[in-house]
Amino acid sequence: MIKAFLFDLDGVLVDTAVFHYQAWRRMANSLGFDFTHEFNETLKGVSRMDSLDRILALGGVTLTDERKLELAAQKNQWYLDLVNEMTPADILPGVNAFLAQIKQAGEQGQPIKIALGSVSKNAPLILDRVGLSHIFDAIIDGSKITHSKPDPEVFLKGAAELNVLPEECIVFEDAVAGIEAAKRGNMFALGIGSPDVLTQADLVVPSLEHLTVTELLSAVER
Ligand code: B16
Ligand code: MG
Repeated sequence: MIKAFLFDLDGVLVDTAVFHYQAWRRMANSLGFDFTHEFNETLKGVSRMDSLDRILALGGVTLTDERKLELAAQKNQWYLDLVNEMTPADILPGVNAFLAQIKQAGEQGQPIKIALGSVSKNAPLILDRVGLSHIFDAIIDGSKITHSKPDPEVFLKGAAELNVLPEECIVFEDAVAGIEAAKRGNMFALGIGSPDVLTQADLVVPSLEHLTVTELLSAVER
């Protein structure tokens, strides 16, 4: 029986994936190369320093650890300049209605706990900017984990903090690495995006606008 929903942040609740792309591209451009939207897909759910390593490898650039830390800090500042402009209007379509349905399900005798499972160290700030900090029973962010997705650590910690079993969880993810993390954690993986990209997901919808809590639970528990 499903007892908990674990939500990724970037690309599921808010579209900060676009801000990461802009800030990393700006950094790559400053080093004299560029990268595509397709390559950016492979960075979703991957930690800041691991993302930097992948981008530098793509550009064929080798740097000292000190310089890498400087670049990561610069990218994060460019990213935060965009995050600081966020408001509740930046919550993705369908999210608020879906969260209201979770509350309703609880009132009708089907309580569902919710957790955030993000590898972003900026997750608490983003939740605060868009007014979603108060809705979670547990928040696992980049400061609480040692391995980024596709390692299942972020979701296993979420389940543990909610006191539920992995098989009682549904993970909501837009990233290939996040879907893999959910499956490695023995959880149902709901993909938000394209089935051509999220090939390992158990079910894929284009956005939360295209799903109700009742439909999801009956699809999973059937
Ligand atoms: P930060 P998620 C991930 O968040 C992003 O998808 C990924 O692009 C980013 O590099 C990572 O957070 C670290 O973010 O630099 O803010 O610590 O998708 O797990 O919510
Ligand atoms: Mg994401």
